[in-house]
Amino acid sequence: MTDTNTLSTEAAPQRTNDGESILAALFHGRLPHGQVASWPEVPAEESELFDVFHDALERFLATDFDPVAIDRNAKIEPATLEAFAELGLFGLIVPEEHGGLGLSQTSYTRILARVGAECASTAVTLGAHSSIGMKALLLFGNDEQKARWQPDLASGERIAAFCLTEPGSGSDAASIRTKATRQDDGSWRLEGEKVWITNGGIAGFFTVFARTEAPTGWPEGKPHLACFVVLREQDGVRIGAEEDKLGLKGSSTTTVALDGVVVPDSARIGDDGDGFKIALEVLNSGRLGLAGACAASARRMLELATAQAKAREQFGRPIASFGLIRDKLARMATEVFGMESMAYLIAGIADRKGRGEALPSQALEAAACKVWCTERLWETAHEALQIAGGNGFMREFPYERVLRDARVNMIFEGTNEILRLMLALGALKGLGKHLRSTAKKLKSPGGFVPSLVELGRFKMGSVPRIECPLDESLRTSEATEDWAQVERVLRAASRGARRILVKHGKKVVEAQEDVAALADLAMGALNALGAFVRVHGRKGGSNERLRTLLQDLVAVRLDDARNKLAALDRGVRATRKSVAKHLIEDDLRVPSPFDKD
Ligand code: MYA
Repeated sequence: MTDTNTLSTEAAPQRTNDGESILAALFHGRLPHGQVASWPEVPAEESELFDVFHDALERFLATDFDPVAIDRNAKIEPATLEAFAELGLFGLIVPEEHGGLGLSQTSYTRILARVGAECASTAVTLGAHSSIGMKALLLFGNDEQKARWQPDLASGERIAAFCLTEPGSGSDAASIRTKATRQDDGSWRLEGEKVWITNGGIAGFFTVFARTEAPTGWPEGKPHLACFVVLREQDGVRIGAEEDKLGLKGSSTTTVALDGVVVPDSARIGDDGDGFKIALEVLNSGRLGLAGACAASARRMLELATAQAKAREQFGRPIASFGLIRDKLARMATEVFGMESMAYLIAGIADRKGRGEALPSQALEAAACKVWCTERLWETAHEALQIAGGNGFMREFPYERVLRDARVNMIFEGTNEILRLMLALGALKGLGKHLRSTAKKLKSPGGFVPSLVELGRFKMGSVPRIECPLDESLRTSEATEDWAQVERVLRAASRGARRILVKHGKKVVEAQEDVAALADLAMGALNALGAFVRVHGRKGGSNERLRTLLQDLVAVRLDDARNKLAALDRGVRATRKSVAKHLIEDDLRVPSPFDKD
């Protein structure tokens, strides 16, 4: 059954402000209303500071900045790095007391995005410094550590790098081999090699993750890591040659070897044993900046392709007058609107949490934004290049650079495959628990009938109506009309979650193809929700142009949802499994049309 509009007999749940993750709640068939009751606003004081900084950045980008040279020379010149430092680009998120601007996630993402729309190599250099390089210090450092290092990080005196990945440890972050051994005097000796380290060649401050000895009683198989600050000038730090890459050529990527580097215990961030959690938390927050930067890059591709299509004439008319080109541009516009809505909704919620509101982690939603926006940028850049035709293939135009630069977004900061599994399985945990406890209640006195009814509904994939989360004052008749469609997309995700649990039970972790389809349903729902809250979640009513984008987006997401639900029902085709077996276990190759046998 693939209908996304099945009526449910279950009662609508109560409005709630609880601290549940949006995606986890969505799988249950509800929303944490307090998080999405309105579009998040940046506080006025920050808005003023942002405007001043943004103007200065615009002047710099228009006059002193050459992204083509950065790509061609495969380097950001020291003078340009100094100009970034003077402008304050290295101190965007460092608190003001230590010389930075102390920007929120939203404002930081907007700056990174603005830079990224011009030059992804530069955005990655700045992003690796702020989003991940110094983030462990910001989130988990003690006051003394922050006072010691943050001023140099803010001024750009020291650029930061994040050192997690190793030759044998990519997606499986827990499997790192770099070792930190405690010395008699309390210091630590680090031994190991890190690879593909962004900013490796220019950094002075390295956040390094290493394995340490687990105390007795530490759970078997659980990684025991610690996080250290290593400075470039320390004995035993060896930086490799610059990697030759497909894209992001101007950014620095090297190995960082630690040959018996000794650091004091005061260079350890967080507790010994907390390193894995610290690494994952840093990556969680970093993913939002990448999503915003991808959205901005896609916006730039759309603008260039639209101008190109209007100017280019073929068959005696501008190519923008042809249906196929118009369809591509419209699709790109709708996706840009959706990417920005989703990324800034979640960034705004993260900021509310940062300002002290009791909200849950946005880890799952940040992963969803990363996967979604990196893939939509890839498609948008691909279509923009196609519209530009032969020009698109020439280095003289920016399309090919954007395409090359965009490719790695789907690999770094967590591959999109691992993040799909992470976000879908993470969001399923609550619903799985609920299913188990309902099954248990079958045995309790008085629990048999209600539990049986609920399990029956669960098996049928019956999903409750999801109430519009907007504040009462924002629920206009237009909002109610649009919600009726958005809600169908959201319920499809909840239905998918139920189906996959019924189908696989405890073995769901191994059903990767189905879990990925569920992740797509969840991301599509978050995309539609972000767009809805953006259009209707502000005082003063909605604007007709935005509503048209929302309605187009929801129609596309509903089509996607139907396809994904059908894929879930169908499961992996037996023929596909056989082909994979021939290829992998049987070591067979695809026959050539010219084979003799
Ligand atoms: S840096 C390198 C990037 N590497 C990765 O992202 C690694 C991906 N792998 C992982 O994230 C983990 O290994 C996964 C878990 C998720 C696969 N937050 O048994 P588990 C807890 C908090 O599931 P594993 C780079 O690329 C969990 O509850 N906690 O773990 C730089 C459990 O806790 P407990 C989490 O199967 C590029 C424990 O961990 C999370 O081993 C430069 C174990 O869980 C979580 N998310 O694997 C980019 N997940 O023990 C610059 C799990 O208490 C970008 N847990 O039960 C700049 C941007 C600008 C760009 C602009 C461009 C245009």
